Amino acid sequence: MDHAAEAHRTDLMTLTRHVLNEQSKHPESKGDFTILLSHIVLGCKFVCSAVNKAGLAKLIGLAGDTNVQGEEQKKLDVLSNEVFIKALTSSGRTCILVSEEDEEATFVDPALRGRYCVVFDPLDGSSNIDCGVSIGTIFGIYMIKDKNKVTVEDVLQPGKKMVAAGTACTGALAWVSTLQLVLSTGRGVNGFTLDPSLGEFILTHPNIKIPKKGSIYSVNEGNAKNWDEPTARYVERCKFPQDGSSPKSLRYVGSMVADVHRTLLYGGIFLYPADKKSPNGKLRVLYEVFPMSFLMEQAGGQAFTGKGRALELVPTKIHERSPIFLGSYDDVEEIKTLYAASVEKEA
Ligand code: AFP
Repeated sequence: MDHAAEAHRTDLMTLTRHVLNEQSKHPESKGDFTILLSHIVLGCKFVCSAVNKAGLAKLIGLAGDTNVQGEEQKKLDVLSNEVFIKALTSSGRTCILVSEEDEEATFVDPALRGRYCVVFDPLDGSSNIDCGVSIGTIFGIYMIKDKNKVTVEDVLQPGKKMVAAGTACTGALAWVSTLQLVLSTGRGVNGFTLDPSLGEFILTHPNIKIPKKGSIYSVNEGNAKNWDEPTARYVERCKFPQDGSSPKSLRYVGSMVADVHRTLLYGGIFLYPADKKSPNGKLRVLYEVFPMSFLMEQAGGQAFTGKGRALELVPTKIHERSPIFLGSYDDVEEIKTLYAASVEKEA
């Protein structure tokens, strides 16, 4: 018997244990982050389970716009948002919540307020639900100084000020649906997989490092006719490399959470550039661009907006958008060079 392997198999590093270990390195810490995270995890598990149930219900003909009582069923993204808002509010650790689903920020009742602001997209990739393709949750966390003086400015902060970011992404392994959670608290990136029999996230991808250069590019090429020159030239180079290397493969799910999860693990680049129709791109700064850029940088990659480092952006409104190029260090470096050259040409 391989005792070392056996010991490893029975010594499970759960997400909670991992976060408590991290917490013990900060003697001043009171465990608030661990409590907050357990409420975020509940929301992530809910989204995964609701999406799985919806898929099954559809297969056996139960789904529709109305439930058995004849009431209109809530859409999954609306339902997921409600679960997140209630879980985060009741945690007693949050003060402002910004969700993709809500036009305005939610200010938590003063009696329940804590020090954290959470920005999130509860169900990213919702257009992929009906065909069972990967979807998930994206979140970023800021900390405020004074919970008695909370304003929306507390979340209109550059991404580099986030204290943590993460994603939860659905998938399937050997016909069993899975949920993988990726988390960074600013000291590297770790990946956990939900063990459904235990109901616990177990550390399966410790200290994730993105390959320095990748062989995949991920972009909606249907927008190509509206791209600017640096983006168009970059994608051309992915297909016809100038250095004699092999062309990159194209992979595009259309759920950022899944496309970036793959990029983090396999390397390469994910792009949602500006184009003539959408000069600010499509993706939202606070709860898409920032958390993903935070994870990328923590894994050794880069995130660039076409103008500068993504995490330096200072959003002026909660649903602001930005172009984004993120992934392996060398791949992002290449697009940065193309943008720099186009600025020089214009000057
Ligand atoms: P949905 O949640 O409406 O499916 O949008 C997903 C998303 O915000 C992001 O997850 C994708 O990367 C991006 O939009 C896909 O956009 P395109 O359909 O324009 O490629």
